[in-house]
Amino acid sequence: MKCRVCRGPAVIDLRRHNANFCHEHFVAHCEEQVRRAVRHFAMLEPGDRVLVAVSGGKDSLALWDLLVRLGYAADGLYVGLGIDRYSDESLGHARAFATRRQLDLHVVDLATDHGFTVPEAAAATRRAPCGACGLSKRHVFNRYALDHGYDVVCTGHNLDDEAAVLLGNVLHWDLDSLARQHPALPAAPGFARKVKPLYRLGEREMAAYCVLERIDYQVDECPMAAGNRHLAYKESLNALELRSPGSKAAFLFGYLERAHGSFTRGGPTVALHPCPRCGTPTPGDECAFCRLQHRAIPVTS
Ligand code: Q46
Ligand code: ZN
Ligand code: ZN
Repeated sequence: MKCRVCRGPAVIDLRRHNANFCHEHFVAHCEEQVRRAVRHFAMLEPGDRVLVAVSGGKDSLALWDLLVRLGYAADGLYVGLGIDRYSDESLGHARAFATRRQLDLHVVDLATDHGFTVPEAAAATRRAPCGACGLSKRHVFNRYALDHGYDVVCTGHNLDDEAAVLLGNVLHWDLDSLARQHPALPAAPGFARKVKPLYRLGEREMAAYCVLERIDYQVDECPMAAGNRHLAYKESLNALELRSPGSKAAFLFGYLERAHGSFTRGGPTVALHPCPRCGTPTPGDECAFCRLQHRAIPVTS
């Protein structure tokens, strides 16, 4: 197996690209995919203050590493979800990464700063934890970026994640989610710009990147992931990809190039006003995060 670029010994084969790469040219390939993503959707401007949503897993740490390599001033934000040992270990990986590279890692802890944990919110709402978890993370990242002068929030969603979400949205013809599913959401009043610079790189590429670049990451699955429907969508897409390499990329990139626009045109626009408690725009009396917080922390007196 030889590297496509230098003909030296390859360390990874990428069937989707019909190519093998050595360590050096695989890293260059990852950098190039991020550069292309950033350029194609004008995700980042030189000089932007970038906030990376850091979970301690392979994707977010690889993303942070790649953005710094490409010259962006990127700080990390870790959100403590209160999922026992899993959360403690994840924070440990994020801290070790930041310390070794002398990068700034901020931490918001749901229990300390907002009075509840993801398991408590899941119990209070009697729903799968991922809903409360995703909502809380989106809220905290957005608020932190706005309150601390960051221009953009970068998340580590990769090609496999995005293709699985797209499959779920299509299976349920969830038109609102289809309209919102995009690697670059512009800033709007009360909302920071949000971008996904890894959407062109697969899960296996990100794991390989971390191993080759000696990035120690949380390898355990989240213990609360069991009810997550996306795992089944990922398995289905993996089966397709095995028989037909490139299927995931064709599905996602084709959607972005040829279909996404059809879902964003027209449609009623809902009037938003600031949540009286936290300022986040909401169509209701209170934003979804503050409602969740009320349910997770019952008022006892
Ligand atoms: S951390 Fe949270 Fe994930 Fe765990 S509870 Fe679900 S969403 S699976 S990225
Ligand atoms: Zn090479
Ligand atoms: Zn609120």
